[in-house]
Amino acid sequence: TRLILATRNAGKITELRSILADAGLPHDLVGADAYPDIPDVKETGVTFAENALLKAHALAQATGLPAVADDSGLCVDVLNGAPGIFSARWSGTHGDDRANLALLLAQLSDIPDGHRGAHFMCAAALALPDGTERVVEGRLRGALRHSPSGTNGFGYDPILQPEGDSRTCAELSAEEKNAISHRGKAFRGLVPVVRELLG
Ligand code: ITT
Repeated sequence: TRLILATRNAGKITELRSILADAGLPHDLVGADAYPDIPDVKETGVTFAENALLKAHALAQATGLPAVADDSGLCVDVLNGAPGIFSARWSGTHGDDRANLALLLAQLSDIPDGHRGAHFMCAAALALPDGTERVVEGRLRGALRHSPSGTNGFGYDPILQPEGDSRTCAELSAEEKNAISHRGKAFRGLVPVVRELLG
């Protein structure tokens, strides 16, 4: 069966393909780009789970195929969880990873080590054309650096140092990141649900 990945974020698509393939999901994974005529969904939810479900349902309805979606972001302790669901548009321009990261670092410039705790959150949603829905969440805890380091990954990876590691997420290999990441945990949790509902 075909399974649509309801995301246009290239970094996510790469990670999802490898996470789902490693988990042995036999489905034919198709990016949302294969359906360019479908309008972008307004992310009007107030939680990661709500937004992930909005995206998954929209694509499942539009295509008549089962869809999985990811809503994710970085939650900073001293900012009470911001940027959170606004992570992709923190600087005002949706998807401008460099500007988003630069603004966040500037906002945290006075915050000393020991007070720079943060976590990545991911909600992985599955929606079927008949309206059936499931969500699984995952998180990755760490601390924020004062300057970026590393070139792998995407988004805020160059500034988040996972707990127990001396490197940033952008200095991990793709395999190392997927093994511990919010996205890896959420989608590995969703795999048995996909199997149960889709066979
Ligand atoms: P889609 O809605 O099309 O999936 P998007 O980029 O708009 O793409 P989100 O609204 O879920 O997706 O925003 C996620 C943002 O959170 C993303 O742009 C990054 O800035 C950040 N983010 C999420 N996961 C990340 C990760 O693994 N590493 C670094 N940054 C991440």
